[in-house]
Amino acid sequence: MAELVDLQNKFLRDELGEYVEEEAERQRMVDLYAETKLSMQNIAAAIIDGRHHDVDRLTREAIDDDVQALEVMDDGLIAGMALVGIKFRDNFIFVPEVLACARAMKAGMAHIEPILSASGIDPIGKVIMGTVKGDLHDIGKNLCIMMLRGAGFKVVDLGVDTSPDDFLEAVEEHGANLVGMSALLTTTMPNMGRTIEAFIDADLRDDVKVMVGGAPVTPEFADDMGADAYGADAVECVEIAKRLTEESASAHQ
Ligand code: B12
Repeated sequence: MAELVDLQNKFLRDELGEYVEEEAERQRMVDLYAETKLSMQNIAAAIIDGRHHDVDRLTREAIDDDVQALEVMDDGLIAGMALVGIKFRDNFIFVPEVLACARAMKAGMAHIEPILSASGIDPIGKVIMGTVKGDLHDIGKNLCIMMLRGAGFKVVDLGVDTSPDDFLEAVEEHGANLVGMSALLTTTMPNMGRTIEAFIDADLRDDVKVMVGGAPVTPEFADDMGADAYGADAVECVEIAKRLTEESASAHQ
């Protein structure tokens, strides 16, 4: 078990001491950051502080120093966003500050995107990805898309606030057999189920596999609404996409 003093970045030590009040949660966050390099802690700190120019520079420096893109994503960018989430939840920061953090996150993602998306191989499947109707969160969806492209999938990105009809039309237009939906709000999660119902109503449900994800989504919820799979993060998203693509290919043989 790590201690607060084990964190090399002073800003992170101060932030955790000041804003993470619950003991078990603070320990989890200390352990998370203590396992990472100082350069990753610096990126996380810059995300939390909403300093997009610093995230831009630090991420580029890390990549130039041969730190793996996945490590920068997990230990720097996503780790920083974890504390932003806690501060937002506990009303220490509000939408404008979170938007600054999201902008900083995007500045970092711009450097890892070309690396994670570069596959150079023939597409192994086509995926339609979108954040569901009423929901504007796209950071997690975009990370999944980068990883999918890097794994060799062709991805059609429908963006945010995607209606069931938009998903349906995209599947028909692109002849895709896999749909990925993201939701970050408990109020928009049911729109995943509504989209699946729209596929049933259009008699297209048997033609597509559906995977879902996003922080509030659980495997049970995914099961209840009739999705084929749930993924907890971008790495799982790729694993699921590969499995569902294989299942779909053997079902249509
Ligand atoms: C950033 C953020 C924002 C930004 C979004 C910017 C953007 N471009 O995305 C802004 C400021 C715009 C925003 C707005 C709002 N937000 Co907000 N936001 C967040 C925050 C802090 C981080 C989300 C994030 O990017 N996480 C980092 C990414 C990497 O993680 P992720 O999205 O979970 O994605 C990973 C996995 O889930 C998975 N995954 C994601 N999608 C998919 C899809 C598939 C198919 C698969 C397999 C996997 C998968 O892989 C990803 C990578 O590992 C969360 C807090 C949190 N703990 O989640 C609140 C949070 C989601 N927001 C919340 C709220 C309440 C709001 C607002 C309603 C606030 C308001 N009063 O206006 C609005 C809603 C706007 C709307 N209509 O959508 C609440 C939701 C509460 C709830 N129970 O529903 C949260 C939980 C904060 C809180 N209170 O605790 N928000």
